[in-house]
Amino acid sequence: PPIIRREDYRPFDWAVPEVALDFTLGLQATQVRARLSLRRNEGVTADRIRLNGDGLTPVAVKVDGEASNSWAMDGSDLIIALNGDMHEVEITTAINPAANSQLMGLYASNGMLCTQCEAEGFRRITFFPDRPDVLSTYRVHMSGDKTQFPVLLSNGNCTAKGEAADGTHWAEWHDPWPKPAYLFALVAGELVARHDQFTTMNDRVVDLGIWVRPGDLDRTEHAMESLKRSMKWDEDAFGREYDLDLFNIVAVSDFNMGAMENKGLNVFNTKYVLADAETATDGDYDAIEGVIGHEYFHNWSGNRITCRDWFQLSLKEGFTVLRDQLFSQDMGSEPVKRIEDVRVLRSAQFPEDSGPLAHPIRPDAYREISNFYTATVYNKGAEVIRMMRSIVGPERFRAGCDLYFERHDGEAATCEDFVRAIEDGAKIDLTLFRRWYSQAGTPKVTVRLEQDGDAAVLHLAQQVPATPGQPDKQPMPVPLRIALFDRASGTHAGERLIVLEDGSASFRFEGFAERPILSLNRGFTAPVSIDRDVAREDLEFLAAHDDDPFARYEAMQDLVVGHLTAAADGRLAEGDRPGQRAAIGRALGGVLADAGLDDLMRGELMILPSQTYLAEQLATSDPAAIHAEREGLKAWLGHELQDALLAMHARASAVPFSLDAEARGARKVKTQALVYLAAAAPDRAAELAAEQYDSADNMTDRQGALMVLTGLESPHRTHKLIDFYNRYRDNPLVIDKWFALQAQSLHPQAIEHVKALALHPDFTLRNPNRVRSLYMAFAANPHAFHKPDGEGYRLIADLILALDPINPQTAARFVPPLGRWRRFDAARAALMRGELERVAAAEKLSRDTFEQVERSLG
Ligand code: DPP
Ligand code: ZN
Repeated sequence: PPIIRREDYRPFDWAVPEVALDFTLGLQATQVRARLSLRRNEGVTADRIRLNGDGLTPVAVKVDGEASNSWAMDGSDLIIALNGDMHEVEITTAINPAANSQLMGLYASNGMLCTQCEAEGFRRITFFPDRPDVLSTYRVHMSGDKTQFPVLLSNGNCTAKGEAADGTHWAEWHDPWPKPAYLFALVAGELVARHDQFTTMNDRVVDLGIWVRPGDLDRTEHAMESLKRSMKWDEDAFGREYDLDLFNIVAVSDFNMGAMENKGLNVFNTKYVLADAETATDGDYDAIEGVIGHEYFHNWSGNRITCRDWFQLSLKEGFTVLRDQLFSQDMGSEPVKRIEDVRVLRSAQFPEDSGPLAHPIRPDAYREISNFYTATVYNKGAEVIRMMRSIVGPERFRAGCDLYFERHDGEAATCEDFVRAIEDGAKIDLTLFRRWYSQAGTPKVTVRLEQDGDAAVLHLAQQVPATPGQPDKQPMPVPLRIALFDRASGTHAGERLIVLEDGSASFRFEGFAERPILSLNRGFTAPVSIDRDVAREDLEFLAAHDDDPFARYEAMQDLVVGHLTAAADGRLAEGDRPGQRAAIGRALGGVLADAGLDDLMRGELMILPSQTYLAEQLATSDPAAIHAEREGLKAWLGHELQDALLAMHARASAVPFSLDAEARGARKVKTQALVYLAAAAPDRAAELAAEQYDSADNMTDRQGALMVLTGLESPHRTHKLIDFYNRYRDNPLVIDKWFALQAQSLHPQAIEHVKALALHPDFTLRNPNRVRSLYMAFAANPHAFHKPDGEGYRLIADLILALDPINPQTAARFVPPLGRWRRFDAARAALMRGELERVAAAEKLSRDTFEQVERSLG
């Protein structure tokens, strides 16, 4: 497969102002007639047009109304000879949606038809210039069997519908907003809707519909409320108003991604729509709100302004992730949301940035764009824009965004366009800051605080590590919010933002008789790793007293990370262990007892750094050692704080169910308490968890209890797993949880459980949610995945090989866990590499998997 390069971008020769699509729908056979109006762009002399296809053969081609044979296939693309400036071409194709297991293009899911076109799925429906900088208005006509496809949806507004005598019916849709093909959508099937309305800031009434399969309707209320909140928030926070009379969301159970922002017709994975207290956790509720917001916000950051080419993906994704993060911060607890987002960044993006798949948020080259829908493009992309916002402040940032929307509305834009709009609108020079777009790798900032007479001097130095294809890096502006706590009073005189512009800099702070305590990167203003020598007493102080909740969490984490990495790396003198554990115990005890904390925040502070994040701190790591140390600490803490944890569990259990912050917080600390108790006193914890399971009136408590039980050797484990399965056997999303809990469990036999579950009648490679629930959960379970004999690696490689012919996009997502081989001990590294080589040797690999394996071995 060829390498596509950003520097090779050229505009397309032709404009396609209008597209008319006519679908004759059938599950096994759908006919598509596409009529494209074409206008040759100024200064272009081309006498032909290249239309992308993927697995298509033209049934008929017409040019200007006449059957034509001046066309030829070039690979999978269709080339049509055209000698004038304006033409109309009409192409007929026939496709088989039921055979489409890739879930890209038009496919069948549970008897309904739906589409996924981002990034390059439209070319699986018809021949088209399938690139985001070709914008067209679409008119869609579809007809199909009335009983099989009672509901017919597409983008924009429904302009006409009718019935035929032969049992078919039809509908016509028109989307007045020019859009790239990746935003096209069509859905046909037996669906029911929750309807509502939203009145915009300019008093326009928008009809809202959330479409699901019959039987799922009573689980759509939260999604609808989330949608209305999103629409209101985008008006309030960004001044963005919705621009059609209709906004539809359809939930589909077979879906590669989370959801898709098609204009006026979002298509969602059911996972991000369906919720009620009985079947969805508090985390699920939050995720639904966040994803509904995300896709809705794309209407401006993605649809009204789209991307010029796929290298600019972060233009819409980084910005939209930031927008959904800010939305969720405003809807719930701001600090808790910030901590969660940083945790995701550190466990998913930092490893990507330090491994073979590292790439800048605006990549320079790809073979398969699906492989670049990454934590780097999305989450680091959001952090980069958040930094701009932190530097200029929210008001000036808003002015920059306003200018961006005004300047580029209706265009296919670039990341550079965005940066320039922020520069001009927020009045700031971002010349050096642009390096964040071109350089991969997580910068490391080294920090030293020195006392000089009555002043504290802060020395900062940064280093951006080498990444594949980028051996030498330049320094990037790093904004750090800081506060200096006076040792005597335990307070600080206000926080400030400093920006490390260069490789190194020193900052002097007058008026400190003795060295203050430094609180750094408050709110996580910069996505960097920090290297500093800080006294444990200072961390203990910050963990107990820092007024910035994120910094408080960070101090708590640092305390644990310092201890566990040293211990797992064999650098901890045994004599130091008790003192370090005691310090952590005091800090955690303080968190349990602190009446000033709400439980949602307390729950965050109780979560130990993940094994992945711990491993990330070491050049090479032994997962078994990290696991043993982390579990050992957990057991020690659970034992040491047993009374407080039991009391907390009892207190939280008495809080009745509701969706308010207090009750959610109670549920969070309740299960966290069990997690520690399970490590310290497994029998007692199993009893408590079984009780929690039985008395649960909501999924958060029930899943939490089952999660703890799944890791234990207890008769309750078996009973509750069986009960859970039987209770929810008809609900695929809950059965996904059942698979995932077992695959990610602390149980020593987890790998055997995974092997057995792969043979379970409910397991299938055809449903991405199910595949992820078993195998992603497993690949993220270090003690099982990294078994020293390499069996975990073999399982994942086998999965990749089996899944690749069915669904390459999802298969390729399983390569990164193996691709981390350089970061493990020599024996594991060899085994992991061996499995990658086995995959590479397969006779026929998709472009997706080929690229990821190639980069991982390279
Ligand atoms: N649907 C994916 C998202 O919203 C890709 N655009 O992020
Ligand atoms: Zn998105």
